[in-house]
Amino acid sequence: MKLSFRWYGENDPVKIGYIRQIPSMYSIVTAIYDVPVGEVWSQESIMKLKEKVEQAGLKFDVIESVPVHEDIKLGLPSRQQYIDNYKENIRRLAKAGVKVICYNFMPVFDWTRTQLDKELPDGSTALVYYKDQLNRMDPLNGELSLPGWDSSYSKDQLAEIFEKYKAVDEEKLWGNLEYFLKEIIPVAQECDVLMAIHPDDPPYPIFGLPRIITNEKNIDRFLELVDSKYNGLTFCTGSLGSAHFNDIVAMVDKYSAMRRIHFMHIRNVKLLEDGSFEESAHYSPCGSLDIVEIVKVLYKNNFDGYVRPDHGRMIWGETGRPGYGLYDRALGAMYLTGIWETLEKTNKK
Ligand SMILES: [Mn+2]
Repeated sequence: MKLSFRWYGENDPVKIGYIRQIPSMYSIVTAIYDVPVGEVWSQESIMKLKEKVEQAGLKFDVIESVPVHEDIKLGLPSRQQYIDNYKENIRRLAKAGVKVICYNFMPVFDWTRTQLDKELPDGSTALVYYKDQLNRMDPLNGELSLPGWDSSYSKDQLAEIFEKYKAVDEEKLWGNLEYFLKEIIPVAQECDVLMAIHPDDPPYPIFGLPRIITNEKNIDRFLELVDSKYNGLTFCTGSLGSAHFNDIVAMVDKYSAMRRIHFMHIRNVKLLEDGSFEESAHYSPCGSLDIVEIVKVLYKNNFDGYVRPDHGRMIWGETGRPGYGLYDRALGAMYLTGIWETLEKTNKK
């Protein structure tokens, strides 16, 4: 496994030099953040970012994300231009030596939480998703501010986009995803860049919008749409694990054995009775997932892709980007590294 860490660039309160100080750190996971979704990233800004990362002694191997324009997900005629731009971004990132591109295909909203600073019994704060809080939210009343949701739609724009999605049910969304994949995967193959879709978070429809990268059956279907290693997964244990119906260890085992996982997001999550969930520390007893078993199956299957601790809590008084502080993610990184080292040493002949 190659240990990696998400970094939001120069504006990230977490300095890249600090990330380097985490033992066994290998690669940065980052992106160009100041270009509107759907546009082409300049080669110059990509190379500048690469240089910053390499100056810090780290690799520039993983991009998270190159976002997919809404018109592609909606299957509108205007999608072709955005798909062409997407292909160009793949080519430009390949030129900079990028190995893996993460993206997602969630309509309108990215990962969704109802509160960013829920205080846990130990005084740390975490991101949570409480169903009763979500049920009180109305995406069209103009007051919705969803944590983690970067898009700045006006009330009218949001109403318009919801209107457009009335014509897109799950099967339509599948069709639009297939169209997109059949366009971009050949380019990824040509460039030797592994595409890695991030599952939907949480893994079920919200606000009446369809979500399809949600469970084992659907991931099987996704992988068959284009049966190529270039059409792979970012397997996020916390996203898929925030619903009772996914057996995370079995899924990681299956897809890593198939060589279709290129990037792992490993974090723990505590599932509550009513289907709500709280993000927790990585350590298995803190949540509902068995992180040791997850890493064990990766080791068994000789996983050599990228792994990053995903969201962390805010601890030790740290402030900053919710989910993306330094301290708790660094603890997660070391926990994962410790498990991996133990597996290597106990399995040494
Ligand atoms: Mn994730």
